[in-house]
Amino acid sequence: IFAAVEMAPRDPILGLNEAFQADTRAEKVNLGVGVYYDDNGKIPLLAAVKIAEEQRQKLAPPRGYQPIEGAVAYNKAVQTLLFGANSALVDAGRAVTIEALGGTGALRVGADFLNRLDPKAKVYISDPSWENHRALFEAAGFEVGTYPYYDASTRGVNFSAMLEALNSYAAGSIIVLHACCHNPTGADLTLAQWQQVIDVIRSRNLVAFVDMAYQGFADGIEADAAPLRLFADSGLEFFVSSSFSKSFSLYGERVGALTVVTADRETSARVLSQVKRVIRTNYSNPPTHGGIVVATVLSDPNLRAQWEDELAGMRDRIRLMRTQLVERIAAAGVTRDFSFVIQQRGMFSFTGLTAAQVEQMKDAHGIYAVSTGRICLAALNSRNIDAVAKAIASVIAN
Ligand code: PLP
Ligand code: TYF
Repeated sequence: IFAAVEMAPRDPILGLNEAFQADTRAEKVNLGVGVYYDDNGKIPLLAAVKIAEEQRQKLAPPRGYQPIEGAVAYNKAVQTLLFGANSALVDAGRAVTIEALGGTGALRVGADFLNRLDPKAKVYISDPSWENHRALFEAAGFEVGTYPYYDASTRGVNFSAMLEALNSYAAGSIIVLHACCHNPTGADLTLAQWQQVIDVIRSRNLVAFVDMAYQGFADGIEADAAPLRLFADSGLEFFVSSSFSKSFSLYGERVGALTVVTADRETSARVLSQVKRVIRTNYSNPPTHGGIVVATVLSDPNLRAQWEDELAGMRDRIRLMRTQLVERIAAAGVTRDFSFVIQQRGMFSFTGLTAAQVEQMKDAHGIYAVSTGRICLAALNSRNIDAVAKAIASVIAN
């Protein structure tokens, strides 16, 4: 059966973990995968999550199947996070939310549904983007292209090129957009630019698929949702994938959601029925635990406040690592201006290190980064930041 099966390439990001695990050097540092670690280098279990889990364990509820679309309380809580507490769009029944297996699962359910609507539509992702975007939409049957996004010379967005490209796409094309904390570049659009993107999406009849994996990691929960609020105000129909992997530190519980915004309540009912069909033939219904934990935290004012504090703590620590890294790279004698690291948003910095320099960091210093030069700031801590700054200085000098 398997004679013709070839070895598949490793995931460029998750594959780094395997190499890192096999490295026996004590001083090794993994700046590859986008995971938040605390200053002790541990993935935190948030106190709000722990309390919600303890409550649930005490109740010892039976483990029946969930509805295909997941828990009602969870889906409502997701809509409130995305669109705010008093959303006209939500009140009008225009939002359909289903609980998905992480942000990845949400993207895939959305992609499968879209492919049933129009398999010939072309999907455009940013250049560059999270690598799984391409693979995932291709696996759903789409041809995937890119729109211009990052400009290495300014370390910002080449917005005119992006807009020009969007203006050239055929009606019905699907545009995947990062709501905030662009992965991998850390370069986000301004709100004025978002409005221009929305205007083009409307005038060219494009389909927006907004991916929100890092809500709360740029400026805050509400501020980071501002682009979605602009979409809500636009009256357009659009897709949102969202994830609690990072914001609740619940990576392995696979907690995410797909929200489809439609024209009206009646359309929502038809859309939900078809999305449920996609889910049934994939995994039937989502697991219970993570969604209940998130819904419990978001609906209890005390737990919610606790979570917001903890999320702010993660955001602030990443910011501190940004400023310290810049200071320490300069202290290590580098004259090149690294202050852009402070402007970039979210978990990552697109450092400008070349693939060869990244390789050298690994070989000479045991420091792992993605070959594109992306590093995860949230993996820095008070014990490893000096070594990382010195390693960057040494590979730049060579
Ligand atoms: N989208 C982007 C841009 C991401 O960076 C990630 C990272 O994990 C995801 C989606 C997937 O989220 P999840 O880990 O919840 O599947
Ligand atoms: O970009 C990252 O590092 C995170 C985690 O296939 C991730 O989004 C990376 C690769 C992948 C799934 C998740």
